[in-house]
Amino acid sequence: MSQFLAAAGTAAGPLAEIVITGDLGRPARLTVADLLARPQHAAEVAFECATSGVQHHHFTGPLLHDVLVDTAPAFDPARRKDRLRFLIAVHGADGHHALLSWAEIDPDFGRAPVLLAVTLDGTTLARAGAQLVLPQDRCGARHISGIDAIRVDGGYSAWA
Ligand SMILES: Nc1nc2c(c(=O)[nH]1)N[C@H]1C(S)=C(S)[C@@H](COP(=O)(O)O)O[C@H]1N2
Ligand SMILES: [Mo]
Repeated sequence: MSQFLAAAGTAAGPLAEIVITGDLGRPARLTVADLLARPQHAAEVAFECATSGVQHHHFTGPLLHDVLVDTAPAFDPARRKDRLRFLIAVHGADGHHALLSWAEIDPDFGRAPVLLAVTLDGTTLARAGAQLVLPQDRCGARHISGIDAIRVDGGYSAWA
């Protein structure tokens, strides 16, 4: 019994959190429980990995767009052109990271149903951390797991 409890304790570990910063009116720190409290979406995805081949997974979680809109990005929501300068950088605890454009997930532009997944094949990601899910991607590389930080940057300019 004590062995069982010790093993459970080790497997438990600390709860993962995502720190969301950048050009935002309401920066946030969110746990998987916070993400679970929002409207959930599901995605059945197949993606190819260069090293391990095709993988099939079922993910659930809130839309990345919904979560980020609540952090009040510093653009005028009524002016669609204002959003086109915004980038979203997603970072995993192991250092793997990738960029999305705001327009890619915006319902007025690319409308990609990107998730911040909190379950993977029916198991919680409360301790591993949320995973980015991009049903439109053929390749698995942007499906960043163990997300610990997201940065929203509206200051990017190639011509500054
Ligand atoms: N944090 C993190 N997420 C990551 C990666 C990584 O190295 N670190 N690799 C990506 C790649 S290349 C693929 S194909 C998918 C699935 O990788 P897995 O089979 O290692 O889970 O996860 C993606 N997410
Ligand atoms: Mo991969």
